[in-house]
Amino acid sequence: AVSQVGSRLESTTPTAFQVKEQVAKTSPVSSYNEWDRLEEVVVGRVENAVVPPFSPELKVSANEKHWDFFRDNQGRPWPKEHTEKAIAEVEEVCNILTQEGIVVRRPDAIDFTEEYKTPDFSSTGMYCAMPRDILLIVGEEIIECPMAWRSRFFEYRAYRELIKEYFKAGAKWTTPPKPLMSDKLYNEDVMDLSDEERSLQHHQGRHFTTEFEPCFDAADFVRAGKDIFVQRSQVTNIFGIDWMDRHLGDEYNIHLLTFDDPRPMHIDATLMLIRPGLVLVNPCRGCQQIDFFKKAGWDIVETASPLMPADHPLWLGSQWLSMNVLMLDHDRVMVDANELPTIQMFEKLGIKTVKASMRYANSYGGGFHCWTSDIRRSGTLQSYF
Ligand code: ABU
Repeated sequence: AVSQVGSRLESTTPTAFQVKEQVAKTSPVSSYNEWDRLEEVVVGRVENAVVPPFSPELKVSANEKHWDFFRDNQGRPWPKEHTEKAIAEVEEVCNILTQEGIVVRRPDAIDFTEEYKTPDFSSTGMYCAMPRDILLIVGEEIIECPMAWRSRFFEYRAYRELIKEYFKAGAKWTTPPKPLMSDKLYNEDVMDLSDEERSLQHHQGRHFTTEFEPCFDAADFVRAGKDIFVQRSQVTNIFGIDWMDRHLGDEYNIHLLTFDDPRPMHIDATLMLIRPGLVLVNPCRGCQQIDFFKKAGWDIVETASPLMPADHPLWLGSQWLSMNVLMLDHDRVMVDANELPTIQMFEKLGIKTVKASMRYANSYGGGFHCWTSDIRRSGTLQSYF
């Protein structure tokens, strides 16, 4: 009996090499979908944020009514009072997430005012408010996305301390080819086209970003385990989507979605995956491939009308940030306390709402989903289709 116990112990006690291997396999980064229980999250910062240059990539996205603001304030800090209110809102979001038992991490508030010059362009920076735009988490891998805005070229620097820490603790870290961002990446004339003309050109395969080199923002992707959905947008091109498809390989299926949206930029105020079997859609941005979800038996829910006042400064993004929510798990969603119709919609769906105000934070172009990047959720890689 003694020798049996001894041999059992021997076979289950790891050698030093095995211990090292086990440590290496335990990644602090692990997130396969938008809904499993959230354990750790990065929340962005608007401290040190700077108004980006009044460039073609900005003009193509920002509403014309804000063009004077951008022309007059480029390279300067965003309006102080507004930024202070946004900072306070985001601090409160962090407090609530912490109270919910979620570990909150923040990027470094680096200096975005410094002008930089590459052989192809010069620019100042913008911010590190929206980790969802730059960090794409697929399982245990952090992909530092090759974003298309020149003002965001060096944004990764705000996240490097965090990423290095995650890598050292076992995460996989990937930086796709960095775009040159020469003039060849942009069809500049698109910024002067009407919405109708833009839509027509999209149908003909012509967009603001060309196919000169791969580019993509993480926020154009939403994850449902083995199935990942992406839109071709003003910042994500087919070259970039192909790069991701080949990079992720056979374990994942990338699905290209198209929408009635003349200014597509980030899928998460257009289509949101809420939990297995439930997709939230923007009623003003029809999805041409919605049958894919219907055929798989998913419920399609049109999001409630937003309540964002028309005179609220929304320098970037749209009033549909009301649907830009963060799932804390299958049954809990973080939603804007001002958006009563959206709150009621979720409650009717049996989803408990965790409320916080993000009105001032919205002005920089994002809601809860954009302002965060989930680093770790419970659960494993599954197929939902
Ligand atoms: N950055 C997400 C904003 C997308 C939108 O409002 O349509």
